[in-house]
Amino acid sequence: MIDFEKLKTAMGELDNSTVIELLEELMAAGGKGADEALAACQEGMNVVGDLFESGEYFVADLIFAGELMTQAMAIIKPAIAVGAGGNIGKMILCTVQGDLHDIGKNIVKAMLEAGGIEVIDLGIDVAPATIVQTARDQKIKVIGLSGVLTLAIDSMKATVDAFKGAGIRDDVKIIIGGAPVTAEYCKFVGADAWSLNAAKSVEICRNWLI
Ligand code: B12
Repeated sequence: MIDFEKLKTAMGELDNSTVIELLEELMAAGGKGADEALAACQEGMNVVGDLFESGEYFVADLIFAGELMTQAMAIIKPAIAVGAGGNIGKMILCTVQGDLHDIGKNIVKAMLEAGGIEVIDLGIDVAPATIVQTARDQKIKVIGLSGVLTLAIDSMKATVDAFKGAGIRDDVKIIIGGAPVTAEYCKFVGADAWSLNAAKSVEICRNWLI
């Protein structure tokens, strides 16, 4: 088993060769521990965020971190996305208005698809009205909202409120995710569930669709 603490540190330090070396070692050993590796990479990204906030890293470092995370995910994806087969239904997934971050969304999307869910990916910076309209037009019952900026919480709330305004809030289940999301924010937003863990997100959505 690889050293997950070392992986987290390497990610935080943007030491790409160590990150890739560790993940390739994990895959060469059969992919066991891929979920823990994803969590360690995610924690490493939080370290990057903290260093950006404290002025040690710059936007260029955030961009590099994003590329490194995408590369890391591509290596371990075959061991994470355990297919459940079939197609149990459709859901909408997007990054909410004002937020352009999509790495987490894309990871969740890959795992949802592997879990037998067809994902209508509306992309990034998506307005509440677009989400409501798509749900209406395509009769979608499950909505996944992603966001990592603090302001994403307000956009998530605005999206839930838009469903209420359209009179179809009770027709849909809404799940939110992304680094700042907590149980308290879930309550504030008025969502039905929240998760920071991609595998758990799939389980929740599958249960809603089955
Ligand atoms: C990489 C990165 C970027 C990249 C993004 C590249 C991309 N294509 O996404 C770039 C360089 C573009 C970027 C830009 C900016 N960023 Co930035 N960025 C980050 C960083 C370091 C990592 C984000 C990430 O990918 N994490 C890894 C993924 C895997 O984690 P995740 O998103 O949480 O997803 C997991 C779970 O949450 C869950 N999940 C995710 N979505 C969903 C959805 C559902 C439905 C469910 C159930 C689960 C789920 O599953 C995922 C997998 O396990 C974060 C730091 C952090 N702590 O997050 C800062 C951070 C988010 N950025 C920040 C800032 C300030 C910015 C900029 C404003 C910088 C600037 N001055 O331009 C811009 C904002 C642009 C905008 N309007 O969105 C701040 C936000 C501060 C705040 N409080 O709002 C952070 C927190 C850094 C910091 N500490 O200061 N950024």
